Amino acid sequence: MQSALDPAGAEAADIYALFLVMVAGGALVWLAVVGLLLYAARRREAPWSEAAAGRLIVWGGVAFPVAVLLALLSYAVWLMPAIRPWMAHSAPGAGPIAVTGEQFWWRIRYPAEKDMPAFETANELRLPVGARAVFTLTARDVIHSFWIPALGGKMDMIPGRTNTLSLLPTRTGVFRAPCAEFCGASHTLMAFSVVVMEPEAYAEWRRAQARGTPATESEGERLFTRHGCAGCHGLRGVAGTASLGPDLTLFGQRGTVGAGTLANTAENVARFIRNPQALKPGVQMPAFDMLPDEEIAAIADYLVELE
Ligand code: HEC
Ligand SMILES: [Cu+2]
Repeated sequence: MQSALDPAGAEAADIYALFLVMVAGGALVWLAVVGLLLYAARRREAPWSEAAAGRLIVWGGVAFPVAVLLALLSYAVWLMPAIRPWMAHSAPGAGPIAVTGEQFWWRIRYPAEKDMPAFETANELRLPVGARAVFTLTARDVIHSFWIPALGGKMDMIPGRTNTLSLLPTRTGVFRAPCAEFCGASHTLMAFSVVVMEPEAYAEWRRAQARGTPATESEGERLFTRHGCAGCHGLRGVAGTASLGPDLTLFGQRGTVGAGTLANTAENVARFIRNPQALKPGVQMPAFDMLPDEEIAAIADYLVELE
């Protein structure tokens, strides 16, 4: 679900209200102008006096637009988070979640919280409902833009700079978040999902992330390390925390493979491993089409089971 017109967060609700006020304001002005046009076009006996026409221009042509535009503009400006400092304040307890735009995926670092350690994940953001979340946003190589339409407005992710955004999710659900700034060949294939959860389910997920992936001694696990996947991908609990590519701990929970490119099924994961370029041009993962199909399938089966 990716719609700014079905808000699931406080900021998105503000933007939605602004949208309705602007549309209604615009519609009323349009109706008034069309009314005047019809009035002016009708046949009549005597023309208006100079003085009456002058008054119409001063009130209808100057005073009215200035008043209406000033009112709409003040409302829009008042909604800007920077003007309402309480909106930008950090949530009590939790530190900011650091999100970095990469080519073409999302690195997400959760801070340590109470007895929970910090950890890194990718391409899927999980948040507890009803708690204000603060994000620090940056990018590694080019400008990307962080936008969860259902939760609020967008903010640029700029290399060498850190922007702060604060969002309050008010409803549970799964929401799609596209990259909102053209960033290269696979810009349209760069999205993440946001899972807004009940606080208990969220705490359970954090505990699972803290535990990491349990070692299984399976064929897929063995091939994952043997073929060098762990040189780029973190798999906490099994194969370290390499960070050139997305962390794959609990990868099976993700809805998609390739940052929103395909549904997360064993078949699609195998296709992605075999030749990521073919699915997502410009991607910074080498093709593994030299591996036998059974080995790729074993790794894919292993990865989609990581929950
Ligand atoms: C040179 C570093 C590198 C190596 C080696 C590598 N990958 Fe990747 N991998 C990446 C990058 C970068 C991405 C992000 C691609 C994107 O979506 O833009 C990625 C994405 C993925 C994804 C999708 C993750 C997600 O959240 O959607 C999977 C699954 C994956 N790799 C599996 C593997 C497997 C299995 C191997 C070993 C056979 C492997 N990778 C080897 C860099 C690497
Ligand atoms: Cu991007």
